[in-house]
Amino acid sequence: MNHVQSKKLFQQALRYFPGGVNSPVRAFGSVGGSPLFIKKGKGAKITDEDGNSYIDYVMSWGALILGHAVPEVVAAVSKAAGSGSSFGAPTKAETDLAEVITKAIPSIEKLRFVSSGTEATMSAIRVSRGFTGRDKIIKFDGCYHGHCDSLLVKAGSGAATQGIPGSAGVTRSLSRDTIVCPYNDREAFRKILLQHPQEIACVIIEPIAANMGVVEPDPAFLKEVRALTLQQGIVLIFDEVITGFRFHFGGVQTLQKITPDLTCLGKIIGGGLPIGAYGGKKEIMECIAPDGQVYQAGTLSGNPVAVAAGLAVMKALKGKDYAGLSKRAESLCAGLRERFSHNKIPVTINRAGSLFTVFFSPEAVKDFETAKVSDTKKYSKYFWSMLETGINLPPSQFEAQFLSFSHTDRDAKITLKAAEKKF
Ligand code: KE4
Repeated sequence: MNHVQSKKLFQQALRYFPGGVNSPVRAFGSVGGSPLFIKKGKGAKITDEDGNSYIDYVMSWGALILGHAVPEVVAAVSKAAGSGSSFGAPTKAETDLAEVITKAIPSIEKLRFVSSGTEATMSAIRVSRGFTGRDKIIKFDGCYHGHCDSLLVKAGSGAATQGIPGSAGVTRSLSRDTIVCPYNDREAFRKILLQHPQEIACVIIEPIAANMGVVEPDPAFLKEVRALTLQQGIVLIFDEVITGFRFHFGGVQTLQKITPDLTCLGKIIGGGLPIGAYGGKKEIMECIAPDGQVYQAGTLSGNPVAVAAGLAVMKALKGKDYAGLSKRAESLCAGLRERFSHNKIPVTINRAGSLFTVFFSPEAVKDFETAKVSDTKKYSKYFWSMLETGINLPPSQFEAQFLSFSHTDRDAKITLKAAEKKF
């Protein structure tokens, strides 16, 4: 395959954008080489600027559960755009989408639309602090919730539970209000709460983690987080930006039988257009301006075109066979496991529904520490060898692969054949 055009476009992009990209992971930093420039997508396929086609397992990082450029979404977007792209005023469509979401996820009694997952989590944290009058927050190591300062924090050294900046430009003082706990570690979580009585405003968690690669929570861990936060008046925030409408028509919280106080959404609810949402208990959401004292705003919040895309996706998803999608992912992972073990390549494949990650590690992966055991060099080789055979994987070991309703059994066969050939 030649990538002449992509390489040329990358050089041009380097002139304008830091790292030549508008989001770091796109720069292929973890897998080396220069990124593909994508010209178009259709269904489960994308085509780059050199005319090479790929079966896509990134799907805009999970936003495109129906697939690329599905007709009903394209039609809805064009129609909405034709009536005006933004008014900075309320529209009926926002209420319609809110109605669908609150019916599908009953814990969301009231919500606010924003334009990204980051805005959703950032606002959920702010309203939790406003509602409780407390300052500290807890996040889990390996979970990613977007790039707001309070969440770009990593675990402090040793016993110190205070966070340290996870990025330049994040202040020490702000980081001290974020405590980072290992995922799936009930003991550590209990200890942190003991050390900080009445100080914690909220706990934010990916109910199924996808940003350290896919890692499922131990059910007992999630239950204990819910029980202890309830007991101590701590707001529990489920970051369902990836998991919302991914496993069934609603939040993964329903399947897990856990009711968070706030939920963050994004990606799927906008069908690939800029959207986010945060919502939950009425008494918390009513702290937000103009009702309450917590300020949050946005020029394009509830944007009519993004909302039209979301409504079209919601309508299409209602009739979809989620169990079939999950089965398709299961058989693809079974096929990959078989081929890896047949070629004596030790891997651990974590799958949850239509999300999965191939870790190049013989060990079970149940938190960020065990995820980091994975051989990222091997992952890069896997990434490039699959790319050369027309399979587009996430350009980082610590991301998830996403299946869509456009992926067919034939796509799975081609993917497995490509893996076999390359091994
Ligand atoms: P955005 O601000 O990127 O729309 O959403 C942030 C976010 C929040 N919560 C979860 C669970 C997320 O996965 C994300 C963003 N996901 C990454 C991919 N893992 C987006 C890709 C990127 O950063 O370019």
